[in-house]
Amino acid sequence: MLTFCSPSQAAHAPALELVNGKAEDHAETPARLGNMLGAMGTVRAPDDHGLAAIQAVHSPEYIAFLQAAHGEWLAAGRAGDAIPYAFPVRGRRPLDLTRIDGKLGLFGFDTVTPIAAGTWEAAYGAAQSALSALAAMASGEARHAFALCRPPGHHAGADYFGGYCYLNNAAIAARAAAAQGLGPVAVLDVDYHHGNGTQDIFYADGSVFFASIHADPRTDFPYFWGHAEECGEGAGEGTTFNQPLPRGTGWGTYEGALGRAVDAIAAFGAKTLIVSYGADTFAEDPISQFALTTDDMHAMGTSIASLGLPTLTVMEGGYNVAELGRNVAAFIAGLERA
Ligand code: OKP
Ligand code: ZN
Repeated sequence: MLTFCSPSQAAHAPALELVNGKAEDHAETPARLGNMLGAMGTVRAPDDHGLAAIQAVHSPEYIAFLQAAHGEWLAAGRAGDAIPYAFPVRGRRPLDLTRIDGKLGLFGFDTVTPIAAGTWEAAYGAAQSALSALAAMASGEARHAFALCRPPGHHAGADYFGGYCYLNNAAIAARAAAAQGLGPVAVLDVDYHHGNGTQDIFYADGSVFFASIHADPRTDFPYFWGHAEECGEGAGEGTTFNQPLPRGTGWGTYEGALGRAVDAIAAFGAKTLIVSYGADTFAEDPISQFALTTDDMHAMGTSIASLGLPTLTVMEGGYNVAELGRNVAAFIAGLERA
């Protein structure tokens, strides 16, 4: 599988996340990249496609914030990573904020997503990996491609970061694919966590179908999105399809949900598929509670490949670093086999 990854993606190295009432070592480490690279064979550095496709998804205010945030944090006399601690709650009126702490809370939705010195550079590189993978498919060089993105993207919305995500790589690629005439586009999100940012970006956009299989948000992050009754709105009514599953879910149940997602994508008439792939559905994932095996990852790829669509896989989560590359390779092999 033609794979893209930028060396700059290792520049993001948050130290801690504030979770479960304490500061813990951050789960989304540069070591994840190292393990995946070791399993992928030849990996190509992306071309720089610039900011335009990023601006087609994310607001100018948010992009400017991300670019400047860590510098403003240092200028405020702080060391280390920037983490928000005060949030404006729902419905707060628009404010023109100057203080870095206010801005962090305005654009962030949790305390597990620090902005570190290399965060912008790494997030930008990950988005370019997704765009370069798409370009290789658009040019006919490859039918399928893999963007080895890190940091992940599916929790990031048009103007917010959270869930270890800053720029929504899958959404950036999906919108670019639609703009290049490769639509209708479907995004299938199989990360353990609901892809709330991707859902939000396309919620009222009927041109991109979003299907997600994830841990029930009643018990798991991101809590406020991913419930079964969220189906899209306006022109996007019926183009969001959420299947929350209970903790402990194994392949027997997962396979059925995946089949329903695949059928819905076929019924939508998708011509290009973008998969947000997270290996955190793995039984031995340290922060997640599904029970899939490495063989199940292969079966997942095979099931998705039955659609027969050109498929861009974008990496999301997966925190069992030792097994991460093997799980990714199994999924990719399943995708390629059919
Ligand atoms: C990002 B991606 C577990 C807390 C979970 C946030 C998880 C973000 C996942 N004790 N905290 O979707 O893999
Ligand atoms: Zn996840």
